[in-house]
Amino acid sequence: MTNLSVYEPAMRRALELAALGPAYGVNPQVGALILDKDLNVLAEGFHKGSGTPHAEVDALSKLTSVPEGSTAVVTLEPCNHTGRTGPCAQALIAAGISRVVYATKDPGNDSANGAKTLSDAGVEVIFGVLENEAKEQGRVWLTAMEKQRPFITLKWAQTLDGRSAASDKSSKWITGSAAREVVHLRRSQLDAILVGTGTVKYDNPDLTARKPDGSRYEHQPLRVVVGKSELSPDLRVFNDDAPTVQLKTHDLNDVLSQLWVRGIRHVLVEGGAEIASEFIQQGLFDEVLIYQAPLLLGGSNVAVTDIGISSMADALKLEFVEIKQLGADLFIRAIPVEGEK
Ligand code: AOF
Ligand code: ZN
Repeated sequence: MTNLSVYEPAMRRALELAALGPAYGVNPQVGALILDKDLNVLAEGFHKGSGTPHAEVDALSKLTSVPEGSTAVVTLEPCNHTGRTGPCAQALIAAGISRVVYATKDPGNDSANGAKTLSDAGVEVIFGVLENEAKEQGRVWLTAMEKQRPFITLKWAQTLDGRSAASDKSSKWITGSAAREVVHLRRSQLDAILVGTGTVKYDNPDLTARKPDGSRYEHQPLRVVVGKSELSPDLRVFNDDAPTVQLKTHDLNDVLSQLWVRGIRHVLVEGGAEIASEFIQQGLFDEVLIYQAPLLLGGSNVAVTDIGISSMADALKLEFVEIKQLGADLFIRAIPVEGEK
């Protein structure tokens, strides 16, 4: 039995490389290394987004020939299909790779089973090195592929007493600039920001991804407005700073499938309370991001309204996976406890 830990340093590097690729878009972040028989690194590669070479092919392209006994270390099971590119399993076989070590299985219907193609061709295949780390890095894409709908992040800013607006409906600047900065960075790393028509009317938000100096990130998520109300074209969300669609439906499954078809794999639901509550009530969320300010507002503008729960015993259970201080505010990331929805 090979000791899997000998491949961990290479896999750690492959995960680092994967993170250099875009987190948004229809394709996963993938990193790959080619090692010689003594496990020295011969080449590195990563995937730079849809339509560009896969990580394995990117790494192979840096070598004129692959020495005998070489190993490919990849964060995701090599693909088995011809999509916009590929299949990588065949490319690895053709290059004469002796062993493939990968971290996570590919849940895609068309692309999966590369491991079988490789082992059928006599390539040694090792699976599961740093699988948890790779699953954490790839959680958005992997979840979207498994559920065949976009990964849904719910986000709201709230006061210490769970209010997201004052009684005059004003809700701007609950949190400070440190929290706003990380929200904008997050926006720049995903596919779509979704809000209800009420938020667009009351807040007139830009919903763009902006750097601290006010300039825009290169990648702007699609702005998605859900609801049937007629909206003035003068609202900021309709400016030219980023693309926008209004989906005139209240059926969230319909919304999600329309977004899926457009290649949206990660959607950030940014408000208001009503639409966030609908997503929660329908079990349509994968994580919750809360930016909590040390303020008290009282009143009735709570961050989450009715989600169809009347008894403590039925409360939805989440677990905290990240807690951080951001300036004077607190950031909390929580995910639903498996089997509780
Ligand atoms: C990537 N990058 O490095 C690997 C992927 O449409 P295509 O041809 O780019 O294929 C995309 C699929 O290929 C993707 O859904 C995943 O299943 C598989 N592996 N994809 O974008 C990579 N190795
Ligand atoms: Zn591939």
